[in-house]
Amino acid sequence: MNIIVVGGSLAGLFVGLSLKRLGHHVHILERNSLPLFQGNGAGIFAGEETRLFIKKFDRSKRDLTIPTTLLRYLDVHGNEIHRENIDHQATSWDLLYHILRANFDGIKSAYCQLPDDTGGNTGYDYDANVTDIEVDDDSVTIFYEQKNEKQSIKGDILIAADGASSRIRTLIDPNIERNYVDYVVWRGTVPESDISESLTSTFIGGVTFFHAPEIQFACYTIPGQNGALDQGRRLINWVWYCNHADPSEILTDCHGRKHHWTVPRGKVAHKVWKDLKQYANSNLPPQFIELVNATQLPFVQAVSDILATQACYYNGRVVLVGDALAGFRPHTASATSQAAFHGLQLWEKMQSWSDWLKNRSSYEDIVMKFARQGVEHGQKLGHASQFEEYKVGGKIKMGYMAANEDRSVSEGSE
Ligand SMILES: Cc1cc2nc3c(=O)[nH]c(=O)nc-3n(C[C@H](O)[C@H](O)[C@H](O)COP(=O)(O)OP(=O)(O)OC[C@H]3O[C@@H](n4cnc5c(N)ncnc54)[C@H](O)[C@@H]3O)c2cc1C
Ligand SMILES: *[C@@H]1O[C@H](CO)[C@@H](O)[C@H](O)[C@H]1NC(C)=O
Ligand SMILES: *[C@@H]1O[C@H](CO)[C@@H](O)[C@H](O)[C@H]1NC(C)=O
Ligand SMILES: CC(=O)N[C@H]1CO[C@H](CO)[C@@H](O)[C@@H]1O
Repeated sequence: MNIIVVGGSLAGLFVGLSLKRLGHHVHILERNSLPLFQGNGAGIFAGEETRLFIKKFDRSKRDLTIPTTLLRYLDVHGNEIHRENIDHQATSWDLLYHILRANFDGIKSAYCQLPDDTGGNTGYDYDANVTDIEVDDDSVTIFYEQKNEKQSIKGDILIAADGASSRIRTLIDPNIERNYVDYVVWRGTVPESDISESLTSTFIGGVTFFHAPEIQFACYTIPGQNGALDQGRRLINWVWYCNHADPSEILTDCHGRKHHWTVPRGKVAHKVWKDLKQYANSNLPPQFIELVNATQLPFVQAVSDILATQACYYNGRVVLVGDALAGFRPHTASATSQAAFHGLQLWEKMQSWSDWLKNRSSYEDIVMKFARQGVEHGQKLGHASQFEEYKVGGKIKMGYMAANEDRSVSEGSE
């Protein structure tokens, strides 16, 4: 089949790669004006589904994770007040992105070796802003703008991987809203080599948390430049949730432009960042004050909830995947896993159009169940950490959703 994917971030690449390996021709349209995303990302956790996807489909066979085996909690003075064992794997957005690009369309980089290339033909068009679609009985037409020119392309199936503010979802079902939930998340990274040794030793091998009213802070180690995994060349990644009834000042960038959801790296207004550092000084443990203080290019995102009512539209000609289907709050550490899960599921169920017709309703049920669980889990965690007294060591745990048998995927070889 000819499959058009709108959005060339992680979900578009997971799905594009697995469908290419089935022999389908896959064409990605991405509106980013540069051929590659560069230096935009920070840390992510590689959950069960992400690791399984990589094991099945990454032929570069490159290690991408850093084991994270301890959960530590600090008090405001920086003393450890609680610890637990965990079994998580951290990685970075940019490493995963480059591994997927190497496999999908043979993009060379210093991140990984170029794998052999099999499967259907692929294309990755950047600077391609999709504006409209037209669906008829046996095809989908996608309209987009590229270099100020109007273009269109036809396919058998359209996969919408265009993120939490999905244009495709809005065209199909304008009633689904992305809602701000009254807090923002700041993120930053600091090279291990830039901070004191006593500090790195507090952070190594685990996730370190701090909780206070209206604040949650966490940090963990992720791969460094070009995906370096060796100690000394990695990054400390931090996330900091702060409540704000009105985030408009924070979302106004250094050029005075107002963003809806995210102010990217390098664009945060000077005063906003200065104020945050001040706030850090009087509210965080000393280790985290040092970390925030040493951060060069932070970025910030307004936290939101989003959940579509269904995954497949027009008898399966249009499919929503990744954040376009359901945007989880970052506490769940599961957005990437959901996107990988969609890639694995479509690989099982979209071998041909007739297969897809038969398998579609079971696909719909299984991905919607995961989507609803992720959104609910995120709401529970967000509420506990930002609007209630968070109980360290209590029942509610930050991090992955509990594994669920219904979303298990067969391990068989590709
Ligand atoms: C550059 C970048 C860096 C990120 N870094 C992190 C990180 O460090 N940690 C983390 O937890 N999450 C990060 N995320 C978010 C993370 O990728 C998602 O939460 C999750 O993995 C699901 O991804 P997604 O592909 O569904 O959505 P997204 O990652 O949001 O991707 C949607 C893509 O669709 C494209 N798009 C949107 N509208 C159109 C249109 N009309 N036409 C064409 N293309 C369109 C966007 O440009 C974007 O590339 C990042 C996302 C991006 C784009
Ligand atoms: C993409 O198109 C939409 C709808 O026409 C427009 O509002 C938006 O500004 C465009 N984005 C880019 C990056 O060109
Ligand atoms: C923060 O960094 C500045 C210099 O950039 C330094 O003078 C100050 O002491 C630092 N503060 C802390 C708490 O590390
Ligand atoms: C995973 C799954 O349910 N696959 C099914 C898709 O449809 C074909 C044809 O009916 C079945 O043979 C597969 O088992």
